[in-house]
Amino acid sequence: MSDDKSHRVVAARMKLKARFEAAMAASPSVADDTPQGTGPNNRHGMPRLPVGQVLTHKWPVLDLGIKPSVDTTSWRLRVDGAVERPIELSYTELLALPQTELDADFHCVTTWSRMDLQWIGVRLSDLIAAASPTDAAQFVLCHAYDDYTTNLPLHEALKDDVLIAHTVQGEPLQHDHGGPVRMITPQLYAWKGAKWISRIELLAADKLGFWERNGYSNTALPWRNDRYS
Ligand SMILES: Nc1nc2c(c(=O)[nH]1)N[C@H]1C(S)=C(S)[C@@H](COP(=O)(O)O)O[C@H]1N2
Ligand SMILES: [Mo]
Repeated sequence: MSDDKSHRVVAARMKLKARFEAAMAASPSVADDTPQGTGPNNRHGMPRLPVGQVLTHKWPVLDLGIKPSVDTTSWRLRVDGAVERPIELSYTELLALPQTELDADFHCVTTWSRMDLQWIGVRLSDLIAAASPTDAAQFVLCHAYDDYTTNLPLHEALKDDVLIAHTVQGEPLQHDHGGPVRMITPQLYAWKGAKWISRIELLAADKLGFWERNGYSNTALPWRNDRYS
């Protein structure tokens, strides 16, 4: 993760962070004063767009610019760390598990939101349950084939709409968007969902992922405008 392209991406993102912080300092009331936190996503008459987000009808590709060469044949997912039974899954084994269809919105911290993506995947909670987390397990660190990492608390990882997804809009997930398999976290900013996911590591103590180490919020709640730390 130390090539020039990654450094340019980080520099550009840090400029956006500085701009956001200046705007918040100039006008604190821009921040959501009725936070909806990690509650139900934007359904049932709640506002469709979190504060500070702009609607996009396209679906931008955002990553560090390292496109790993993983495909459906070589892809594996491990669930390990603070678990009693580490597991490893192939693409075929993932497709053989119970599948969930989900209509979910996608909020990127760089301020675009793409509504109503139709996903199919396996609930992360099912995979974590299959591995039998120990009592000590409280956090999750996700690893990806491009060496990206991102962390979240176990209680967020266990939410029903957190999927290990292989299909979107009726098609196999394109490589640019993290195919063959990525994670999605509809109730958190999208950087918490690792594209090209390779490993779910359960941990007793929190360990920061890539953007979390680079100044992004550890909690990442779109409905609280909770972007940076
Ligand atoms: N492996 C990996 N996953 C990643 C990233 C990345 O650089 N590498 N970028 C994150 C960010 S910042 C966002 S907004 C979403 C973008 O997903 P998309 O490219 O499908 O829109 O993926 C997230 N997951
Ligand atoms: Mo993002």
